[in-house]
Amino acid sequence: MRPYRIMGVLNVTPDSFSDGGEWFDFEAAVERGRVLVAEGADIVDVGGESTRPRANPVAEGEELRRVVPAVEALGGLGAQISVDTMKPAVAAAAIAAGASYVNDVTAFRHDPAMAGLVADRGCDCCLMHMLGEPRTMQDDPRYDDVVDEVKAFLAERAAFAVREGIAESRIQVDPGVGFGKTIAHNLELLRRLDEIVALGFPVVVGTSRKSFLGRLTGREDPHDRVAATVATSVMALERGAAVFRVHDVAATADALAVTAATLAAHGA
Ligand code: HH2
Repeated sequence: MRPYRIMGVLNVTPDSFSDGGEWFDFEAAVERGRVLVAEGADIVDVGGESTRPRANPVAEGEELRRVVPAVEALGGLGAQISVDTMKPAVAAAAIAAGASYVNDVTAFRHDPAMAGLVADRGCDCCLMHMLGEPRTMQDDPRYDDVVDEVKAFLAERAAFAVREGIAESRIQVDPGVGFGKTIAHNLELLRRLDEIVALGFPVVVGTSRKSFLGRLTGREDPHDRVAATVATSVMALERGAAVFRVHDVAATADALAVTAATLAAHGA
């Protein structure tokens, strides 16, 4: 088995930063999910609320309408289905429809009841670091040492999850690239990702098409940031990341296959 997993992004939203509106229609979303799995996604992460900077919150009923039918339709593809939500009611409905992974970008801070739900249903979960909340997170984020602070936050959230009854083997952590971070913060987190890996939980990395890659390459259109994304994924695998949350699964799968083979050949 591969020493890593690829999580394909499926945003069923009108306003996500890179693919908003592309998969908003139910049929388009299901077809996109099929393509992600065919290209090599082990997990499909279904989201109904954009977390891009200054995004507007989505009402629970609307998020349920976006997410649940897609989750239901994607069951049986052979991939694990994840739900990208901070709302326990949306997570519960998605789990009932076949999801077995909860990706909560607030790491259970938006609603601590999410932890009890994950524990009760025996799901996997991703605890992500974010400074502040999506509306304001990019307004002058500051850290003394971004890696130390993100690491301490993730350790605290993981301890909370365990206290709430979630098995350690179900917990994954994510430094939250782009969530309340400058370009320098994102690069420091990638460069020192091994320090986050040292926490002992599988590390999820989500750099895909993000704006810091656009700033570094001059690529305005997020669809043109595939090569930049792949570069970060290769670096992250070398530093021990376990899960890669990406929009462009085929390119990522090829690059990681070669990276993993090379690391194995050197006994890494
Ligand atoms: N990034 C986004 C959303 N969810 N979850 C995790 N665990 N890690 C991430 O880095 C992450 C995430 C933002 O990307 P995207 O879903 O493409 O955009 P939007 O939030 O605008 O829908």
